[in-house]
Parts: sequence; structure tokens; C-alpha cells
Amino acid sequence: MPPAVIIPTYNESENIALLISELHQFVPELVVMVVDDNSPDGTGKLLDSLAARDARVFPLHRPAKLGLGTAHIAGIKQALARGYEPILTMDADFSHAPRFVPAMLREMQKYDLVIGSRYAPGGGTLNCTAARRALSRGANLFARTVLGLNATDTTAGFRAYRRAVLESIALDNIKSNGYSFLIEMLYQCQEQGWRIGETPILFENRQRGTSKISRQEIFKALGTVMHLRFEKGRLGSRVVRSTSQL
Ligand SMILES: Nc1nc2c(ncn2[C@@H]2O[C@H](COP(=O)(O)OP(=O)(O)O)[C@@H](O)[C@H]2O)c(=O)[nH]1
Ligand SMILES: [Mg+2]
Repeated sequence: MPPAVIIPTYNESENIALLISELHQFVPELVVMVVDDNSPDGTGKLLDSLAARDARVFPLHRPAKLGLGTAHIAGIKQALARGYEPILTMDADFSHAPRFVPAMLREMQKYDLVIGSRYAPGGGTLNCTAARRALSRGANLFARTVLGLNATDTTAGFRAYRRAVLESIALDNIKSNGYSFLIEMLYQCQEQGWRIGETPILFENRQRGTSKISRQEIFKALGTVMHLRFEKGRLGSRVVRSTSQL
């Protein structure tokens, strides 16, 4: 089965067509599953017209903005049902550049989960404000320290998962959204003992469209990390499957 990538979108009409075409330049067989939350800017309609011309494009429409985490889960469930291997996730805004996908796919020969990482040796960020860089660094330090995560980039949405990894996680028990969803998924993968690797990427701030991650989500992420840590302490070494309501 071919690999698939899941891309959540909310108002990404300026980016998505270009991104899909660039992805196919690097990985022609890639199935692109885009989870659109009824974007007011017409991203969903654009996707339907792309899908009519290209069988590798697979739009999933949701009725309203329901959050990044549930968008990932909806996409993952579809990708699992359709048998794709491996299953990648990335953002629509070119912060995760298609040119890094081949290296991530190559690393899947060694790992069960590969993270496109800003903080692995050779990685970095471009055009990000000092505030955003500090926020990302702080969130990573916090998640790594509190949960004992080994990866350097714990909030990155640029990932490649082996199917078996996703099948091992109780997706319906994951309630968190936004950044906390990504931390929670990584935590579950590490707890299950999967081999986790990182490939360096240059993360570029978006040039088109606007960021949708709110300040409120950042605070929720802090709460989720604390909740996961609490559960871990309470359950000892048992695998934690039920998770935060945050
Ligand atoms: N389907 C869906 N996609 C979302 C939602 N929130 C953000 N996204 C998408 O998730 C990706 C990351 O969001 P972005 O605004 O770039 O976050 P930032 O880079 O952290 O500021 C982008 O592709 C967004 O379009 C949502 O509620 N639903
Ligand atoms: Mg972004």
C-alpha cells in the first residue's frame, strides 16, 4: 500500500493546492488526505475540485472547526481503514516543507515513528518571531521534563507513523487538542515502547494565511501535560491509555 499524509486545514486555500503539487513532486505515489473543517475561505471546495482530477487527493469534510487533534484522529482512522503505510501528518502552511518527506520515509526503515524535528542536530527555524521560538522551546522543555519524553521536538506535527503504532493507541481515549494532542500522541508512543527517531527539518513560519493556534490552547497543553504526568504517577508503570479531558 502507498504512504498517506494527513493534513488538517482551516482557511488554507492559499496554500493547499501548491502544497499537494509539491508533495507529489517528491513522492508521486503519496495519498493526500486533507481534513477540512468547513473553512469559510473555500478550502473544502478547492479540495473537491482537486480530488475530481487526481485520485491521490482525498478530502474529508467536517461541519465546523472542531480542532486540530480530532482532525488528526479523523484522518488517521480513514488512513488505517484504507490500509496506507506509513501514515504521515503535516501542516498545510509550508512550515513543514515537502522536501523533507523523502528523508522521513527513508528513516522509517529504522524507526516506528519519525519526527521532522526543528531541534535535532542540523534542524532549525526560519522567520519565526523570538516570542514564537521561546514559546516552542519552553513547551518542549516542559513536556520533556515533566513526561520524560526523549524526542527533542515534542510539539511537531510533522510525523511519520508505522500503521502498527497508530493501531496500538486507543485513539478514542485521546481527548486533547492542538499542541497537547501532539504531545499526548508522542507520550503514548513512547509508553508503548515504539522506536522513535527524528530527522532534522528547517521549520519556516507561514508566508500565506494566518495562524489558528490560540493562547488558550497553549494553556490547555500545559494542563494536559500535568494530567498525563499525574496519571503516570498514579498508575505506576502501567501503560496509560485513558487521558485528559482537556
Ligand atoms: N481541520 C482543522 N485544521 C486546523 C484547525 N486548527 C488549525 N488547523 C490546521 O492545522 C495546521 C496548523 O495550524 P497553524 O495555524 O499553522 O498553527 P501554528 O503553526 O502553530 O500557528 C494548519 O494546517 C491549520 O490549517 C482546526 O480546528 N481544524
Ligand atoms: Mg503553522
